[in-house]
Amino acid sequence: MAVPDRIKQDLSQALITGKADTAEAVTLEALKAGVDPLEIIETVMVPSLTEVGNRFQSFQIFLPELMMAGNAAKQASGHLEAALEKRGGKREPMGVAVLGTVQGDIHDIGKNILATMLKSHGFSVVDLGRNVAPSAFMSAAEENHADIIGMSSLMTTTRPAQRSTVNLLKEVGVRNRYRIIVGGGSANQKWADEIGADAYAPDAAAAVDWCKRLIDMPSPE
Ligand code: B1M
Repeated sequence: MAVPDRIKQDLSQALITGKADTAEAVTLEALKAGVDPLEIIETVMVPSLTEVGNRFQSFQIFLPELMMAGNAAKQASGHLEAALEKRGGKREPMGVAVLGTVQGDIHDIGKNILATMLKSHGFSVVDLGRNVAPSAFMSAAEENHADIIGMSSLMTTTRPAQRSTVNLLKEVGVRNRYRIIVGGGSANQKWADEIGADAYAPDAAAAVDWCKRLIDMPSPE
């Protein structure tokens, strides 16, 4: 079921103005009514938070408001992740994905959504959290015999950490053991190509599709 206009409006308003309790209540109401959690994420949460980001960038709001919006989004996304997990059901085991937000970056709402979706599609996910150093991605991949390393980055200032991780894997000689996917607002296809990642995905659904394909892809080196 698509998101009804009234719910769209109320949730968007609650996220933009950082009203966590309202955002949570409207999200629960939507889920109870049978609205698809992914629809809520892509058609309400992402555009509303993009609007928050634009207001922050143009000095219409400041850090406290940005933080309130972030809290409201976290409160709502917890329920959305639970609904995504429930919807997933039991799947064939797909492979192991090590996932994290790169060093210096603490934005994790999108990464958490991706982790949930990968799990619900049968991936075993090792979620390293946020502010993850290149060496931590590498160690976790080695220890968990990962198939895929996924790096999220939302800032132009932290994006270079994706490159550093790819370079570290190359230097140590283990790059060809893993397929690498990058995403988050600061990444794009051109960047992925430039740093030698295997894939870029603009949203969590596309990232899951990519991960399924990457599992069967031959080594790049
Ligand atoms: Co900040 N922030 N923030 N922030 N924040 C941005 C990213 C910013 C673009 C806002 C802006 O100015 N327009 C800007 C970065 C500018 C730049 O690029 N240089 C910014 C800034 C500057 C900052 C601070 C530096 C502010 C300050 O302190 N002065 C600070 C940074 C702290 C740090 O990281 N060291 C900061 C802090 C915060 C909060 C803590 C308040 C909060 C984050 C809360 C949290 O994550 N726990 C926050 C928020 C909420 C945002 C915005 C408004 C929303 C981000 C979000 O959650 N979106 C953001 C504006 C924007 O994005 N336009 C902004 C919703 C989420 C579902 O989408 O994460 O993009 P997203 O994930 C999507 C896709 O990108 C994709 O799938 C998801 C679902 O479709 N995806 C992947 C994500 N990861 C993927 C990985 C993949 C594939 C797909 O493969 C591995």
